[in-house]
Order: sequence, then C-alpha cells, then structure tokens
Amino acid sequence: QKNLQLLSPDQVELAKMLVDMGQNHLFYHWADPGVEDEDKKAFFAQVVKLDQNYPGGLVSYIRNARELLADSKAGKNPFDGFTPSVPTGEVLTHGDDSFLNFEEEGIKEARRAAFVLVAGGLGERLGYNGIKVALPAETTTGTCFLQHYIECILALQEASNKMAKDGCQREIPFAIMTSDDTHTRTLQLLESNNYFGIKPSQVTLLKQEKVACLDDNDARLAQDPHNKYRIQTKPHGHGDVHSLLYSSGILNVWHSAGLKWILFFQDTNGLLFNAIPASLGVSSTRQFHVNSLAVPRKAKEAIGGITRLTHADGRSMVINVEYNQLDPLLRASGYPDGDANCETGYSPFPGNINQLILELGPYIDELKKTGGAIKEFVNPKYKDASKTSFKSSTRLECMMQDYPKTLPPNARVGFTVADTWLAYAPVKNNPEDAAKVPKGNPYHSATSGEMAIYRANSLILRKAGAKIDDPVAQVFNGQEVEVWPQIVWKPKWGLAFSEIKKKVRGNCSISQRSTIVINGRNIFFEGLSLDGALLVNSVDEAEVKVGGSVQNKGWVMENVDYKDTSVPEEIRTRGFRISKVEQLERTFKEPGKFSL
Ligand code: UGB
Repeated sequence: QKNLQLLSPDQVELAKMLVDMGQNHLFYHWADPGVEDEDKKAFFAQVVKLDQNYPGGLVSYIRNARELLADSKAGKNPFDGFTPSVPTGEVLTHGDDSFLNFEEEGIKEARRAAFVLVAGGLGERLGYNGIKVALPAETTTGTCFLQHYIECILALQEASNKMAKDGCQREIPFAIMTSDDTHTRTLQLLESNNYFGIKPSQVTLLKQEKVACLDDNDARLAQDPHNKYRIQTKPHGHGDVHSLLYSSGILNVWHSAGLKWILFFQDTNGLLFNAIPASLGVSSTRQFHVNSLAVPRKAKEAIGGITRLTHADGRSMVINVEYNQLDPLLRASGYPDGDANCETGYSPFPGNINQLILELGPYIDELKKTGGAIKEFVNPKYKDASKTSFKSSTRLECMMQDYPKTLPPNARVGFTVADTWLAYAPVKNNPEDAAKVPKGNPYHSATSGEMAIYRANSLILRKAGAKIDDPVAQVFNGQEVEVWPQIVWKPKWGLAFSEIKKKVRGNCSISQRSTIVINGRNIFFEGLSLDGALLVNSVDEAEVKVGGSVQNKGWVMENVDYKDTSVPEEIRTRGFRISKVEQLERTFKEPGKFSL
C-alpha cells in the first residue's frame, strides 16, 4: 500500500492483477518508499515481460499452472481414456525408387520452404560450456553444426531453384530460436563467420523468454533467491517456437511470399539433412499437414515414441509420447513389459527425432485460434508422498512436437521413418553418461555423433557404387564405436542421393584408414583407389575428375581422455584427436576442366 504512490497507472493494474491472482507474497518484503525504488521499477519491467510473453498473459499462466499442479498432485494420468497402438507411416528405404521419387519431389518443393532451428537449450545433459551449434559436427574439417545446417539449406536452395521452371531465384528463409543462454553467442558465431555464406537478410533470430517459477501447488510465483525484487524464471521448453513464430508476424510474411512448408529441427544432428529432401517429398506427395520424422527406436532410448492414441469416445491422434511417459502408459494399457523391444530388436513405436514438417497455410489457421499456445505439462519434484511441497521451484513446460494435440480430427497428421544410420545421430550426452548407456543402445555423444557421419557417408558412397572397406571397432571415452573411413563432403557436392550417384563412376575404392574431404561442387570420382588422406578443393566453375591411385600415411585418430583438461573441450569430449600425418591436397582455383 505504502508504495502505491510510486506506481504508474499501468503498474497499479499489474499489482492488482498479481494480488487478485494470490501473489501478495511478492510485495511483503518491499522497503518503504524512497528505498530501493529502482529495484521496484525493475520488478514491474519483469512482470510486464512475463505477462507479454505468455499467450493470455500471467493470469492464464497462473490458472494453467494451478490446474496442472492439481492434476499432478492427484496423480491424474494425462492419457486417461486413451489406448496406445502402433501407427503406420511412410517407411523410407534409402536409395530405392520410391526414396528417389520422394527426394525429387522434396527438392522441387524446397524453394517453397522455410527452416526453423530450435537452439535455445543449453544442453544440460551434454555439459558443454559453449553453445551446441558451435560444436564441430566432425573434426576432420572442424565444420560446426550451424555451418553445416546453413550449407545444407543453401545446397537445397540451389538444387531447388535449378529445377524450377519459372527461372525465379528464391531464397530459403532460416529462423533460429535462441534464448538468453544462447542468443548472444549464436549471433556472434554468425557475424564472425560472415553468416556461413547465407545472406543475413535470410536469417531471423527469435529469442524465447523464460517463464515464472512456481513455489507451491497454489502456483505462488517464486522469488529469485538472489534478488527479492525479481521473480525466479526457468526455460519453458522448445514448444515456445510456435508462439514466437506467430507473435513475430514472420509466418504471414512467409505465407505472402508464396511459401508452403515450414521445417523444424534441433541443434546437434549432423545426419538430419540426408533425410530432409525425401521427407519433404513425403509431405508434399501425401499432403500431410504435419509430418514427423522418426527412426526405429530402441526401448528406453531417450527419444519419444510416435504413438496412435485412441480415446474411448472415438477420438484418435498420432502423437509423440515422451520417453518418460511411454513406459507407464504402456504398462497401464495391456503391455505388461512396458517400453520393451519386440522381435525386431526395436520398440514397436517409431522414435521421434523432433524434425517436423508442417504445411504453412493450415499451421497459420491453427495458430490464429491458439496464439501458438501448446499443451503444457509440469514436473514438480515433491518433498514427500503428501505432494504438498516441492524440493525446488518448478514451472510449466511445453514441447514443439505437441503441436498436433490441439488439431481437429480431420487434420492430416503423418510420419516418415528413415534409417537411423541415415538420419539421426544427435550429440546430447556427456562422455561419462554415454559410457553408461546400456549395450546396444545409441550413445548420443560427441564421439558417436562424429562416427555416425563417417558411417553414413561411407554407406552412401557404397550405395553409389564405390568399394568402401568395412569399419573397425575402437573404444573412445569408454564407448565402443565403428570407425569407418573419414569421408566428408560439402552439401553442395551432393545432398540428394541422385546427385551423389552421378559423381561416383568406375571402380572406386577407399580403404578403412582413409580420409577424404570433398570441398567443391563439380568433383567427380572415376576409378579412384585411395589408401591415405586426400583433400580436393575447387571453385564452383571448375570440373575436376579424380582418379588413379593415391597412397600416403594419411590421418590418424589418437586417443584422448575426456578428463585431460589440457585438451580443448570440443576434442576431449569425443575421446580422440586427428593427427594429420600425411595427405595429398589439391586446389583448383580457376574455371575449367581438370584431372587429378
Ligand atoms: N530447446 C530450445 O530451443 N528451448 C528450450 O527451452 C529447450 C530446448 P533437448 P529433449 O531428438 O533426441 C527432444 O534438450 O527435449 C531446443 C524431444 O522432446 O536436446 O530432451 C534445444 O536447443 C524428444 O522426443 O531434447 O528431447 C534442442 O535443439 C526427442 O525427439 C531441442 O530443443 C529428442 O529431443 C531439443 O532439446 C531427440
């Protein structure tokens, strides 16, 4: 009351709203007027921000929180009335006719797509000190995830424009969702690298804000432990991407520019773009409003399961059931073993890799109704079985893959399953936790993420006709992995398999200990026999034929211990360093035809 005189009319309204919503405790400790007045102003500035950044404002946030906390206390099953079953979707087999057809369709459509990367997470499981998109996807070239993603988008843009009949050169927009934890460093990474070749005008950064923490089942907002004039906040989850895109107005800009698709993806999957063209082709051919990309899932793997949920009242939807909810749901629904592998050695439920392809028009129509609000959940850690108090404050969270939960039953929601080796190798776990992953389940570490890139590229070249030696097993940071030849190429060399096939001719062979870096567009392999390291760089206007026998001491992987802090974090977390002993490197800087 004493401080009322300090407040503007707007601030008085906000204070009233907080009091009406049972938040009086936020003011109890306020000093008398004249003391800490600046802090009081800052308090309201924060309240305005929290109010504006949530669909429906703080009133809705507190109401939703009370409801979800009550459900959680009552132990209410979020899937009450729903029975899970295994859904059917489009299953891709890399390189077969149907894959090639989908891929062609996807490339045709790519110029009408926008890409959205969710990169607001700090990656607590990974424990890396930098932002995850700055991590090298592989250390043969040191290309970081963000550079790789941008180069893939540019390669798609070029391939798609080439196929177009209208001759118009379209630019694919790229939005990145950041957070306070990642925003500045993401911007710096882009600016200090000339945006990795994409036009800055194509890139939009959207920063997600954190949400208020909750101290108890009445949804009393938590005070920041370090500042009594601040409300404590925590991340709200990747589901924020929908409300951010909607409130920014960018969706309408994209729609008016004639775009039809929007593709969402995560921060550390170096394989993803191998499956993007074909998956977009599936969306277009099958006319999916929502298409989730999935891979075969090992039981207990920390990826959600794509599930058909059928309600007793006849409703049915295909949706991700998050990994921590799948086991209890199955046990309660007639699957006594819960989240278990079936006779194939995999869970019968495909694994969600959180790559969503949405049709833009229906997406905008839906967001007009919801404002981008996504069904939330709360995960309080209770002090005891009475569930009356929490060990630490909690908050509401939301996931981007829950978008279909509000869709009407006639929405066309499908999914596409790709081979894991082709499409999915995220970097999420620190070395210690990765080494503890049950045998046969993927490590999802920096080590396995890099090895998966070499394996995928080796297998793709094998399918294109090259003879690639089998891998050897090696242990890095306590993880046994397959080591294939270190084969890396720029996305512009070949993103679509149809393109890669054209560039491998005659009898080519690559030994297991070999490294090859293809850094150019028109590089053709014709009868190459490689046993060592070969690097070919060329300008776009040069056409280079690479053949004959190349043999040298090559590049060697040396073990590094993740605990050895004298080695940079990016290297020691993968457990090896590449020693560049000997290589053949050729660079073609002039236009023309050349042979090597
Ligand atoms: N992210 C944000 O941008 N903001 C946030 O507030 C939080 C995260 P995690 P998670 O593919 O392996 C997801 O933490 O949430 C970004 C799916 O839910 O890496 O445990 C963050 O930067 C799960 O079903 O993953 O699990 C990152 O890019 C499964 O698909 C992304 O969101 C799993 O990913 C994911 O965040 C997977």
